[in-house]
Amino acid sequence: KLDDFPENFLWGAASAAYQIEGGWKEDGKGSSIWDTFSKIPGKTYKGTNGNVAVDHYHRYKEDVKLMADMGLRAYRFSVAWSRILPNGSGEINDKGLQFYENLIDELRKYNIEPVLTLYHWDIPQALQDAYQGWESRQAIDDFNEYARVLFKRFKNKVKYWVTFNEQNVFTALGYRWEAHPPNIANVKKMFEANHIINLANAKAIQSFRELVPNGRIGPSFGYGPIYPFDSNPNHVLAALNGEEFQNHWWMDVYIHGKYPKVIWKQLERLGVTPTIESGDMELLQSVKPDFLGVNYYHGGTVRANKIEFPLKDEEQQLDKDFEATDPYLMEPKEEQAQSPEVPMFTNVSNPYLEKTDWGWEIDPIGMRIALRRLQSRYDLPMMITENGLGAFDELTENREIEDQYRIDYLREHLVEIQKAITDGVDVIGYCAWSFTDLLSWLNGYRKRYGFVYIDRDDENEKSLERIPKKSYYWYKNIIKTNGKS
Ligand code: BGP
Repeated sequence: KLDDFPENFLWGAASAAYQIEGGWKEDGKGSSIWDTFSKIPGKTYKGTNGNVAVDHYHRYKEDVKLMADMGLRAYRFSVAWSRILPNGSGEINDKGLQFYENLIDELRKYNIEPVLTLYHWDIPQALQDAYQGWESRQAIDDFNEYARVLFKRFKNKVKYWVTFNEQNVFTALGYRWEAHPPNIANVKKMFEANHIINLANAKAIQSFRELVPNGRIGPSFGYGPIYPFDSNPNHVLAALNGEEFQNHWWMDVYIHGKYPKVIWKQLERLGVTPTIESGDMELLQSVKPDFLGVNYYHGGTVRANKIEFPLKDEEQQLDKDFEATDPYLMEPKEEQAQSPEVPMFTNVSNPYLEKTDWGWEIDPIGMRIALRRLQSRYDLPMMITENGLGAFDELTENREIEDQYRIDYLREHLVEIQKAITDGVDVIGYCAWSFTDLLSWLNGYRKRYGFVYIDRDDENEKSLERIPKKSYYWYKNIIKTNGKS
C-alpha cells in the first residue's frame, strides 16, 4: 500500500518525438541527425528507425483519448525541431507548429497538463551539415531562435517546459562512444559540445523569462546515484569521483552556473576542458531553472581503479558481469582505456541488485537516494520526467498483455518516491516512461516500456493497433486514488 501523494500531483507519462511520431517527411518536416544516423548499417537493431515509429503523428487523437480514459494528468512529449524549422533556422513551417498546437489542444480538452521538451536528441541535419551542430557556437543562437518560436506560440497553453533531455547521455553516446549521432569518438569534443549546450540552455531560459513569465522551465537529467563497491575508503573516494564526474559535472552548471572544481582540475590534467570565452560564465550564472526534471532508471557502483588497486579474485567476476551487461560498454573501444574517469574510478556490477531482461539494474531504493541527494544539493522542486521498465511483452491468445512485472517495478519505485516525499523532498510529478510502446533508440521495437501495447515489430508495421496492457488499468487506479492503491 502507498501512502498519500501531494494534492495536484502530476501523474503522467512521457515520450519523445523521434521515438513515437513517424511522419518523418510529412508536412514539410526536415531531417534530423537521427533520421540520418539510423540508416547507417549496423548502428541500430536490424536498421530500425523512426520513419513510421508508432504513427502518433496521425493517431495522436486516439492516443490522447486513451490518456484521458486512463485519467492521466500530465503528458510529457518533445517537439521535433526539424518540423518547426526544417533547415534548423530561418523559414518556419507552420504545419509543424500546427501539429503540436492540435496535440496540446487535444490534451487540454481533457485537462491533461502538457510538459513540452524542446530537445530530445534530434538537432536538424541541416545544422549538422552547415557547422557540425553542437560543436559550433552558432547552435546557441539557432536553438534560441527555435525555442522563441515555441515560447511565443504556446506561452498561454503550456506551463511546464523542459530544455534538454539527458544532456549527459546524448553528449557521451554521441561524442564519445559512437553509439548515437553525430557518431564521434572524441572526449575533448564531448566537453566542448557539452559547454555549448550549457550556453544554449542558459540563453533559452533567458528568453523564457522574457516571453513566458508565468511558466516553469528546467532540464531533464539522467541521474543515477553512484555507490562505493564496499566501505574501503579507496572505493568510497572513487564513488565520490563517480558522483561528481557522472552527475554533478553536468548538473551544477544548470543550477549554480559553474563546473565542479575537482573535476575541472582532473580534466585540465588530461587536456580536455572546454574553451571558456569571455561572458560564458556570466551567461551561465544569469539563470536558474524552476524545477529539476529527473530521469531515473538505475545508478552505478564503482571501485578504485584497477591499475592502482588490482582486483581481488572474487571481484574479477563482478567486473566481468558489468562489462557483459552494460549497454554502453558492450564493445569496449580502445579509447576507453584513456577515458578521463579511468584514473578516478572503475564501474562494477552491484552484487545486491537484480537486473531486467535488458541488463539494467533494478534499484527502487536508488530512486529515494537520488531524490534525497538532489534535494540536498540543489534544493529545487523535482519532477520525475522518466522511469520505467523495458521488457519483451508478449501478446496472449486473447490479445492481452499481462505485464505484472511492470506493475511490480513501477509500484516499488512509487513507494520509494512516496518515502522521499515523507522525508521532505519536493516532488511535483511522475512521468512514467512511456505511455504507448515506442522505438527504443538502438534496440528497435522489441524493448517495450508502454502502458499501451502497439501492434508492430522490428520488420513489420502490422496494424499499429493500440492495446492497453494490464499496467494501464493498474496505473489508472493509482491516479484515481492519488497513489493509495
Ligand atoms: C532515456 C531516454 C528515453 C528512453 C529511455 C529508455 O535515456 O531519454 O528517450 O529511450 O532512456 O532507453 P532505451 O530505449 O535505450 O531502453
